[in-house]
Amino acid sequence: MRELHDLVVGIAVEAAELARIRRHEGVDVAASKSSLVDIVTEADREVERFVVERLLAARPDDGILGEEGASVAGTSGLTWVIDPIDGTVNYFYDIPAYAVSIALVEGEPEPTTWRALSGVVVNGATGERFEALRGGGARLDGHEIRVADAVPASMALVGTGFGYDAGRRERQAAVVQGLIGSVRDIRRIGSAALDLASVACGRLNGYFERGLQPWDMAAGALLVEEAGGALRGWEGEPASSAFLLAAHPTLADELTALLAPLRPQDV
Ligand code: LIP
Repeated sequence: MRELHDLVVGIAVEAAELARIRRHEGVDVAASKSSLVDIVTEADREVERFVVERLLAARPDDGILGEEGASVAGTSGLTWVIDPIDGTVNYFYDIPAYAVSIALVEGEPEPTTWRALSGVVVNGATGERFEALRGGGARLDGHEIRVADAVPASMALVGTGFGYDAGRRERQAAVVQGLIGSVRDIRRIGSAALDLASVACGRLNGYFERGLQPWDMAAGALLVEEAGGALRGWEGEPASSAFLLAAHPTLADELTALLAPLRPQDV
């Protein structure tokens, strides 16, 4: 597994560099997806092609699930889950918070059932490299990371995100309005992969979001778990598109209790 992990970390670092170079050259919107504000750039597509070609050259029997459409069933029982540029809107606006996020999962590439084995998140703008190997802990630029020690919710810096549908954003904002008076403050970083990496290294005490895609959460979720954090869905369910919460286990309990009356799982 170490060999596979080193392979994907190397590819992610190169892919992040490619994204950074394209950002520097200037970025255009190639198309929009679920709504006008859900954009994809040529760079998203190019970086995904680059990652897929490199992975399949080294591992021709593996499966692929990529945000920009790459889909290979594979025969090895292992699947690479790829978000070539997580935080595409940040990328488009040149906000230095976008990342290449890749995870290797065992089983169906479905968050509620898969077993993540290896994950890497590389911030394209800063070059920071977050990585985790199941049972091997989590690291930032080679140094071990842990989630922040437990704090009461009133002292917790909590990250969250909003979807590409206006109605959902309004309902998500209502949840934040109901929570913000009970926590230290809210952060909206704009990349689930970097939000989860921030929880894993203690830059955020917690993070929650509804509506994430498998590729948004695959690598970041393993980072949080290997850094000693809790990763939860709603009402005992595994984390999934329906809902994801990540924090120190004790804080996760308190945040869940605070969120319950706000019904974030329904937004
Ligand atoms: C983004 C997520 C973010 C969420 C955005 C979007 P993308 O992914 O990372 O957490 O709030 O709505 O889904 O579209 O940049 O890959």
